[in-house]
Amino acid sequence: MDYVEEVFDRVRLQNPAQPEFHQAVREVLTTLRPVIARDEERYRREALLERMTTPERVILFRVPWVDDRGQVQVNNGFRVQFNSAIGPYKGGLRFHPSVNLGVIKFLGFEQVFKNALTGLPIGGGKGGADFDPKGKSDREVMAFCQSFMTELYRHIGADTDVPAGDIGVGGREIGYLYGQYKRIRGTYEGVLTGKGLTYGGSLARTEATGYGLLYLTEEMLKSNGKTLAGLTVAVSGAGNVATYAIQKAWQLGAKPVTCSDSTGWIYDPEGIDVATLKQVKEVRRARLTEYAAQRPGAEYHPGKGVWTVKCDVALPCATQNELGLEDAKALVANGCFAVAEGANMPTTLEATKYFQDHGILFCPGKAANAGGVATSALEMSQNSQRLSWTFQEVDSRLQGIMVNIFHMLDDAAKEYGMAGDYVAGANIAGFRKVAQAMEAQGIV
Ligand code: NDP
Ligand code: 2IT
Repeated sequence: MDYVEEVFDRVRLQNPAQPEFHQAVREVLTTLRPVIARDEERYRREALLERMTTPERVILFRVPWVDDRGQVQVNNGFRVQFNSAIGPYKGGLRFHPSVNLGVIKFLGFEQVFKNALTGLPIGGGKGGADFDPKGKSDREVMAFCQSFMTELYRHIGADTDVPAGDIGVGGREIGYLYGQYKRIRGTYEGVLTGKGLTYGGSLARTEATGYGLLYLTEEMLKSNGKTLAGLTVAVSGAGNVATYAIQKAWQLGAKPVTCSDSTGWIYDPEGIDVATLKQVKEVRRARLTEYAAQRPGAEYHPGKGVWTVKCDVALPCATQNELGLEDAKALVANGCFAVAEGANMPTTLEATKYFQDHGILFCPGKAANAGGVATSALEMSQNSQRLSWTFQEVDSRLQGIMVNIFHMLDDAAKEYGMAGDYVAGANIAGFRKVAQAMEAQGIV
């Protein structure tokens, strides 16, 4: 058995019942084979892949809080500090009922390579809770966030571990979390990113993941002789990433025609109206049926199906494994020629392979959605300097970072004779940086 296969078996055995973590590790290790092959003996002796697939630290904690009826509720809290070879742990917090240790480990593992690709000094981590913010009052969300931080605060800090948002954690939650951290610690430090603009947040962080996704997609198209202008784009999700992906798609001359949430999806032949989407989702926190009610030309479809729409480019921006083999077949049959992942691991391994086998340009999430965490790192820089940069300054740095990431993937793939395989390119480029830093720092 080769070293890669041995390590994968070990991961499966030592982490039972964590299918998302296995999937993420499987994808990375498989594409690293040619790199490992060049130095297999050394990597094996150093147990480098065993160390890379084992988190430095896993924190599990109880989160008790009181709901509006006076009933005590208990949720499970998680923080996985995966790898600090190149900087303090950095990565979001997810509040969603589907959160469990395997999900947080898959996200933390992906984050290590993603953060390396940004070129900024940030290690990888992820956290969250199986708390469902949907339908909760602001007071309940605050009570939960305060209880969550009352345990988490002892494990994080501006130079140790800097959480941010993810699914179910946006500006409101970051505000409550930050307030409680400051109250307990008594220090005003950049311990979270995605903060509000009045208390240390960065301009363009809200937009960054969606905007960055489009900057990278445009660069990928350009390098293949195409451009976004005039193309039809299908987007899934209706949250932070999807909303600003849709906005930037319009700005680059494309027409985004879909969005979705966990109950249904919208096809708007005129193109998604960003103001209506924001009003429904960001302000009123309502369902997408409300969007359709306000846009007579738009169709609302309950359930899944967003990938059946005819489009040139598909941008999955909701959640893991939302785009399977049948969806990939439908997209390709309808003429879609490029896919870039706004979400983390939204495409199953089978669907990814189908895209690649059919010559579809495919950019994985750890590169395509890295604009969010990259801008978080810019927020950390601004907090350290005690300065705030202009929107334009942050946005132009973001653009530069995304263009640079695309070329890192492209170059790494070419170097190993796999031109156009951006999945391999991302994993190889991310791995090389983290591996070098780990080797330089000895056995820790
Ligand atoms: P939000 O909570 O703002 O939005 C999530 C969207 O996805 C909502 O429309 C939600 O629908 C939908 N969704 C979530 N879970 C499911 C599910 N199980 N089935 C169907 N739809 C679902 O999160 P973000 O936009 O921040 O995150 C979206 C994705 O992007 C995630 O994979 C996240 O990890 C990734 N990401 C986020 C970054 C960020 O900066 N925020 C950075 C990089 C990646 P509903 O409201 O009905 O639940
Ligand atoms: O998946 C991700 O990269 C994020 N949710 C953003 C993490 C961050 O620290 O900004």
